[in-house]
Amino acid sequence: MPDWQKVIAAKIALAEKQRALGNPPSKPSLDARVPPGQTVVTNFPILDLGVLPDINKDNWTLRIYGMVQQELNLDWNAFQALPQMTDISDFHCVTRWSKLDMQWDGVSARALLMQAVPLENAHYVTLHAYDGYTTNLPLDALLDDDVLIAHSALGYPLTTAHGGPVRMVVPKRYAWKSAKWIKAIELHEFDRPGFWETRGYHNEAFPFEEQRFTDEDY
Ligand SMILES: Nc1nc2c(c(=O)[nH]1)N[C@H]1C(S)=C(S)[C@@H](COP(=O)(O)O)O[C@H]1N2
Ligand SMILES: [Mo]
Repeated sequence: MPDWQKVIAAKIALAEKQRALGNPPSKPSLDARVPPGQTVVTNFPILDLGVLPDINKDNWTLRIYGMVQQELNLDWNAFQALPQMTDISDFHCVTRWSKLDMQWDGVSARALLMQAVPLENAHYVTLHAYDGYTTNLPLDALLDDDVLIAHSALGYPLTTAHGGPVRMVVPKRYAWKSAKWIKAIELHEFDRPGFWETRGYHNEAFPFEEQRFTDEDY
């Protein structure tokens, strides 16, 4: 079995074990800013499927499609020419580490989606990544003002390991919703669970509610 399959198998087993235990809630953290069950780290761990896509500024494109009036196809230059924003937020991984005060630079997801003009019945999105990963969110979640399509973290261009050249950042949800190596944002009417959401992870993923794994059968 290749390493990345072992990682996935281990994470699925963890989700199943937690489900069997009924997802016991953690004690509240002493610092109200830190979600229950999380430990603050000062390093920046790398978590993914172990598949590093061969994507760089020259071959990266981003597509916004599906239930939109104006499909968008951006290359690196078009993306860089968009208005830029900075946001500082905390990053919470379901594997129980949190990194506080992450500074992200990039383009507002809302600004981009407004250019694409979602159709009235567009209620959900699928984020598609270059490693084949997907994750799902309500469209509203992407319209939050702290959500961005980031090219830099802590003032430096994103490394490939952290999703460079460009990744999503959705600070209010567990980090598996923040797709690295973002390739496309697809809008649709009905929710479509993504890679981890179909493997026992919670659909909503709010860290302060400890929505780690689903209690339901999947
Ligand atoms: N494309 C892609 N994005 C992904 C993942 C992945 O496997 N593929 N893993 C997710 C998970 S589980 C986490 S915790 C964060 C980790 O981001 P980092 O490696 O930059 O810390 O990326 C998320 N985004
Ligand atoms: Mo994660």
